[in-house]
Amino acid sequence: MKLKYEHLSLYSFVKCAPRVTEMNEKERRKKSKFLSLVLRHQPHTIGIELDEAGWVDVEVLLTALARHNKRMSRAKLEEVVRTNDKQRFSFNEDGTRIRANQGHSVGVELGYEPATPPEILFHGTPQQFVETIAEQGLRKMNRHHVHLHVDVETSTAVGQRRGKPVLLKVRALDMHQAGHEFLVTPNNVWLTDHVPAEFIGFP
Ligand code: HQG
Repeated sequence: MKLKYEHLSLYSFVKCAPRVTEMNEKERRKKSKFLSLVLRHQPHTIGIELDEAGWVDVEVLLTALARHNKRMSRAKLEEVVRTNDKQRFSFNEDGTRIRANQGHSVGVELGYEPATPPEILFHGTPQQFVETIAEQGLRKMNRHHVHLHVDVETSTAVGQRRGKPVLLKVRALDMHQAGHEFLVTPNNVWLTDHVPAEFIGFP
């Protein structure tokens, strides 16, 4: 009886322990970027299709990657997902499917439940867009939603990708009370359709 128990606990330990591969940060980032490309924007570049909720079978993905000279082991895929700085990807419960948590430009319905946002959410944008945003509000541009963050650091980093970052403060709770819908992703990115200029605080 005792033996059986020990055997079982060793099994669960081995099964749950993350497998660490020999990848360095640069390789992880490169793989994450390519995954973002195929799981958010261009699945056809490796000949895969996402289902209506953005999922693809892990085996199908790995086979397609290998066929397109981007071979990745299951262990490396798991490591990229687990260590990703913004938790951009999720496996389904039994680990047989994978999808990007947000940021798609292809038509997917992610199925997140509407949620009540905190009072303030942030959006970082480069200086050159501020004037248009003051006129039009925040638009989703090529994505399915406007992306908002709970913290200043992430938002500033987002704005910094394209120029001198400007931090906009969105009165999210007021927007919600005025009838605007918000969704929240598992990695705590808040999504909404459009932020009218009157809810934006400019520095
Ligand atoms: C701007 C990354 C002119 C908006 C990031 C942004 C984020 C306007 C750009 C996530 C505008 C769109 C999303 C208007 C919005 N006039 N410019 N009316 N309304 N803009 O990349 O929010 O690394 O589609 O400010 O970290 O920058 O991909 O959106 O500058 O979380 O996981 O138009 O993407 O995450 O750019 O970034 P994007 P974003 P990942």
